Amino acid sequence: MSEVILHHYDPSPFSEKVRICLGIKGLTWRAVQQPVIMPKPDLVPLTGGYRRIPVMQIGADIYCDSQLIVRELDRRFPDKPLFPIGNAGLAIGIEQWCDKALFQSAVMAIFGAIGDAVDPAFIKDREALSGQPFKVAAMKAMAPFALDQIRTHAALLAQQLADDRAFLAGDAPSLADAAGYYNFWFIRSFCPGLADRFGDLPGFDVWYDRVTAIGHGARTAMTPEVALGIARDAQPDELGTLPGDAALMGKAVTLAATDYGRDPILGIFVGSTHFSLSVARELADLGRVNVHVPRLGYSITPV
Ligand SMILES: N[C@@H](CCC(=O)N[C@@H](CS)C(=O)NCC(=O)O)C(=O)O
Repeated sequence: MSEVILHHYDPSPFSEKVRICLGIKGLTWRAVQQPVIMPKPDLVPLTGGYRRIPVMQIGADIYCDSQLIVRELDRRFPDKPLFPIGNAGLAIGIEQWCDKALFQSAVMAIFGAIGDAVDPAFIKDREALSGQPFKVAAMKAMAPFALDQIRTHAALLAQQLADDRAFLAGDAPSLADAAGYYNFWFIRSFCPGLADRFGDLPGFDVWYDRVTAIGHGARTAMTPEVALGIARDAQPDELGTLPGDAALMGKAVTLAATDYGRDPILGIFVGSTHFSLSVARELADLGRVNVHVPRLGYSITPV
């Protein structure tokens, strides 16, 4: 199997979720640094339009969105399951909760605190990403509320840890921990002093430190040029399709996130599972790559 390549940037919170999952599995992987704002000339040719971070590449298979990346990591490397047996729903539930409600509060608290110092180019980029104005003054006004919400999220996680279990789903770390952890890592790394410790939540910080100690597995850097060369020299894996999607096989479709960063990915529909949708893209300089997105939260539109 080709190497696991993560296209990311170090301060990216959704990438931190994936990096902790790589650490849980003790995997060796390659890290390609991508820009924090557009343009992303070494990423978008691979994804066919998707610009968000992280993206995982394995040979000529390109996986968009941390939700699908962790699922694919678990499929390819089943040791140390990210979806704990008998408790997969707990991990998925915590991931949904933390990717949406907690992430929104974290963004508000962070940019409420540092918004005045943020590069205008970043603000312009994130306005294009979200289709909404980036209102620093409104975020500043909401920051105390956001911080209170964040403490409450921490208290809810602490409730799950109240029986002194080591990790959210029991004795072993899983996706539940990576998902529960990364927003607090985001706030604590960006805004030291804002939510450094929750002294009144016994168990929370002991657990946080335990997740930090998992680390990221064995990471080495790779240049974008080498990653593109790997895609060019590889063939995508064989795929299956759900019977309900058979009519779309071989047809031109676009796939797009339905929340933000909705840039469509145009390709030929080549496969699906209950959790993913896949298109093939034929590129003059890269050959064929298959691009995969999660099914949940993504639309598929025949062209
Ligand atoms: N649902 C996506 C969300 C990804 C996301 O919002 N990533 C942020 C960085 S952590 C992003 O892409 N920001 C815009 C950018 O980097 O261009 C996932 O789970 O991967």
